[in-house]
Amino acid sequence: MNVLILGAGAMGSLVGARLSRTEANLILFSTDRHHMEAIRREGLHIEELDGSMSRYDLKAVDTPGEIDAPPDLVIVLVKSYATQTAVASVKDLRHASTIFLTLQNGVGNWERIAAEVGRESVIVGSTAEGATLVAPGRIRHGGTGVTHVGEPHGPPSPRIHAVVELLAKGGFEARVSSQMEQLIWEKLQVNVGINAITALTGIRNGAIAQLEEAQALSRAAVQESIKVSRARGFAIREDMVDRVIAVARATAVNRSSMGQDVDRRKRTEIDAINGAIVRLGEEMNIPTPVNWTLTQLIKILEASFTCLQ
Ligand code: KPL
Repeated sequence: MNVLILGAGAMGSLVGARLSRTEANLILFSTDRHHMEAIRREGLHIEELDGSMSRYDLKAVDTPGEIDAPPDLVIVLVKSYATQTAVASVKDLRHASTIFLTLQNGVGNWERIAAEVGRESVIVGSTAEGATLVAPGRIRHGGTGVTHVGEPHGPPSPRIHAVVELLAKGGFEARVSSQMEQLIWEKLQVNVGINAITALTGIRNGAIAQLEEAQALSRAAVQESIKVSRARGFAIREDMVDRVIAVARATAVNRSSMGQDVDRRKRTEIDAINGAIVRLGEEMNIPTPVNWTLTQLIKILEASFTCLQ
């Protein structure tokens, strides 16, 4: 099976490395030329959870023209705002039964992919794994958790079982789900409660659980988000606030993906996370002052990277 990792940042590189241990014929693709070049030169180095190091020799490309095999499975891990452009850049390489699996953060991603390649080509996943890009060619596995895969709506088809089997062979705790929309909205609560706060304060995920003030802010953001998500029809459990704190503990050494973005002075996924809650809250007349404040602060930070002295 030809597998293309579309968006081989920290998480994409982790998934690619693990799948390269299976029978899959794997290609990593990222426009981060330094990271791709380092992998080509010296392999991908992973700081594993137990502190050991591992090295993977992987095919890594930084332009779509270098992808020489039509992919059977495209695992989409680009930033949510880059989804459509990234998918458009590789869609001509696909064949009639190529599957696009999104494992991205935030809401609205599978719909963006479907806009390019059609609904029937898209399947959806959600992962609690965490990874940090430490330097070009080097990542840290920052935490482990279940990866669910399913159809955007309805019961799992045989292709879902095949993809889950492949992920499991690669070493992931992978499960088939018939409730992917629900799981994506549950993962959204995790990102709402961890990403912006860690990005704004420079802390790693574990400090959300450790520091009273960070935990209180996280809980307040998630409580608002649960109200909005319920109003949208998702049965989010009340103990979700505790589960977010549990994920922060389980990925304690990880710097959240948004934290890594601001560390690199890059645009973040705020619009698909806290910003999405604010937008939906406005539509349904549900106040979201905590998420609004977090969103504004991240936007100010993003602006400072590009247009302020
Ligand atoms: O999804 C994540 C992210 O950083 O975006 C978590 C699960 C919070 C891991 O860091």
